[in-house]
Amino acid sequence: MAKKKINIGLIGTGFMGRAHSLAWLNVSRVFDTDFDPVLKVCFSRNPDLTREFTEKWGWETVTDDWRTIIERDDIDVIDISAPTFMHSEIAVAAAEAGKHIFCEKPAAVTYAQAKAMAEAAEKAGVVHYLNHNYRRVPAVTYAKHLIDDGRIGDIFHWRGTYLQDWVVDPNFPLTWHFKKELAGGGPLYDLNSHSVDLARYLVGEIDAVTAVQKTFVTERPLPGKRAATFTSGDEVSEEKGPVDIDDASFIIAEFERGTLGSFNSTRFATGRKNCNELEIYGNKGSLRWNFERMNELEFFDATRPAAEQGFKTISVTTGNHPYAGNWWGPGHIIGYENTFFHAAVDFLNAISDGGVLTPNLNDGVACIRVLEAAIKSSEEKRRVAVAEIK
Ligand code: SOE
Repeated sequence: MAKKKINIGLIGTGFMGRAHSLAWLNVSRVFDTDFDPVLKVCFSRNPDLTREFTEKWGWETVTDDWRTIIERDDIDVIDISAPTFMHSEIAVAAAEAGKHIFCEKPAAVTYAQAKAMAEAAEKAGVVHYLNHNYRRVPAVTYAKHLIDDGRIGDIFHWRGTYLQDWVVDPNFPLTWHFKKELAGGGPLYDLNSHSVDLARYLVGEIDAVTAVQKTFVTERPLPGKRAATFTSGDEVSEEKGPVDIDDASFIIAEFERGTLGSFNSTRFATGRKNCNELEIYGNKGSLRWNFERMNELEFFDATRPAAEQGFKTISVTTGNHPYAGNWWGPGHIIGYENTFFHAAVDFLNAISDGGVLTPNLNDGVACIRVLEAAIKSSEEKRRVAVAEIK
């Protein structure tokens, strides 16, 4: 039976715009879905670059005003891949127009903005999804199955580490990533939001945090037109401006279920390009996963006879692992881009089934609440209960 068309409007054509376009273009070929996405219209803040992007990725048209995408009756899904400060206004407008929302993380730059987005989406009854894509790495989804099956038991410790190094050079320009008003925070928002999302998914809610934040480079040259995530671009100005976000954030976390955990996020881990790592220690077993070897899950089963115990590495690539059966054969590993396909298929299926998909904007609210508690803790040099953030 022919699949139904579903029309996508993309807002933001940078790194995430590319990753999403790849998934929308191909998801219905790899996975069973009722829908076949149509790449209808896209927008970015830089019209010259958008035209290049539109042609390359086969979007039907381009616009220089994102509001016109939301006004169009034929658009079903608003894909928010723009910088974080734009998310809230777009998501609220999209919800009010009855569009389904596929939004990049973190949800917004403040807790208040995230709440407004989630409330608007719930009120409109649309499907809303927040793309913390690492939940849909097969090894991570499988870790969740092991935890839910009781194979790890009571969880004593969580350790979430997210390390990058693309801004160590003090001449890396002052892109939107370094401004609180535009990004919400530094690695705390960009990277640690992923770790907090994974911790909430795998372990549970966080009650209180004690955090220290540090900014190593307090001013940077103003950016040229092509400066973007990971790239300094072709022109950097002589003039400098202030950085008002963290370059590193370290957090001790107390979880509702009694787990004691920690989070380390930094953009100053020289040599670490995208090291997103988690460790979970329980009374029946332990788990370790690192995105740099994303197809492998390390599992220690403490219920095995003592002489046979040790960490084993599971290659999460066989047909009985989450999502893996739709890709290649056992041992044929997948990559970063595949996680966007997994998000896209689950999103399309949620629209078909009328179901609730997670993580969604409500999870975004819960995540940002933890991040804001961490900022408060670092500023006030004290332990902060997450419930203090109103
Ligand atoms: C940049 O730090 C970034 O693209 C993040 O924004 C993403 O969420 C992460 O997956 C990779 O790094």
